Amino acid sequence: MEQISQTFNKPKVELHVHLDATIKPETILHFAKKKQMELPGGESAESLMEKVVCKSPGSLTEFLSKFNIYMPAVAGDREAVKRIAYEFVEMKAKEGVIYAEVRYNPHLFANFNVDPIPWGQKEGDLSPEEVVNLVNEGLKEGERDFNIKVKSILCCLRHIPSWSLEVVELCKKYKNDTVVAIDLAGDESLNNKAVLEHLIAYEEAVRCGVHRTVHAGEAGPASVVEEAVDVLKAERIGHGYHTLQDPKLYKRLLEMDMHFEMCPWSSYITGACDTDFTNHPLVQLKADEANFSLNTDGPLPFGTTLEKDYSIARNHMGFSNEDFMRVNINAARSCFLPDAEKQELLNQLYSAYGMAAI
Ligand code: PRH
Ligand code: ZN
Repeated sequence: MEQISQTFNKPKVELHVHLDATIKPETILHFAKKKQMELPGGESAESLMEKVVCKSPGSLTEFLSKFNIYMPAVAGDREAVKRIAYEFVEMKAKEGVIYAEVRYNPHLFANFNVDPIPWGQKEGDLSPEEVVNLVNEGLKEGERDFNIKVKSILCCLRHIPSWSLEVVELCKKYKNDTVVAIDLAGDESLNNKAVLEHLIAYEEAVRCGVHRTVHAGEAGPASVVEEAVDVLKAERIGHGYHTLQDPKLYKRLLEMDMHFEMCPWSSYITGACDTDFTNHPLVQLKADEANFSLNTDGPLPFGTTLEKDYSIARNHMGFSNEDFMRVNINAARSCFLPDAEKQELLNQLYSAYGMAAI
């Protein structure tokens, strides 16, 4: 398979990327046409991208509003959901990713019995559970065709707690049938306290051995990270940039070997961090030999690929090939695969990096 040129031209692991933010513009246009839906920007991929891609630093709220533009074209369509999952695997294989954990909220792709119905679309017959099945089919076919491994994480949304209990039930039912964990995503700057439904969902996840990650300390303060770790029992933190504002908490998380899912370009566009990359929290994390990964978060609305995040790290933060190897080994170590598969992944990396297995 043809691969895109790469700053770090070796196998990679990506742990923080949203399926509903990794869709080809051509696919959106195809399904908009099928639904006879008009999208802003008309019928060309370029003009759709013009509307969807965030180009300069703004806010998380602004970024999240982009999903409303294109999701109505694909939500509720079985063929679209499966194709998006399949194409996700293809895109990641081209970027040299050998293992990815892709996250999404099943309700946002569904249109059945979903309250509030997303995007104001009409109620239909595609349930969140069927969405999980379709994503699973697409991911598994992609795995076979593109020869990489992909698992999924189901997201609760901060602003829609009424879906969280169903999300954890789906995590339980499809545990290891591609689903490896639960997440809490959405706009922390608007709603940074985990409400009761999220707490119950996470307690149930702990009880049933479902792995946990939480978006925290991205737009919100360090206290959201603290809550994620101490209350929601997060095993990894999505973003976590503002952890550094609380040195005591940061030190504790370093001692715990907490994994931070870092997304440099995403953090630039959402205004989560200083726009000068040399002041980015990643620089400190690297100096402290913290446990973190490099991720795209949302390739479509950020108009990016993993290459951009690696080139930022290389060109503005002094990352060497050895640093990139350490990043990916940490990602593999902190992934949510069962132990034997995790070891297999680590061995694959050690061998590709010319290292002796540890
Ligand atoms: N921060 C918070 N929420 C995010 C991010 C970002 O990392 N990117 C996507 N999302 C939310 C979107 O609302 C998306 O629909 C949902 O997560 C599930 O993928
Ligand atoms: Zn995210």
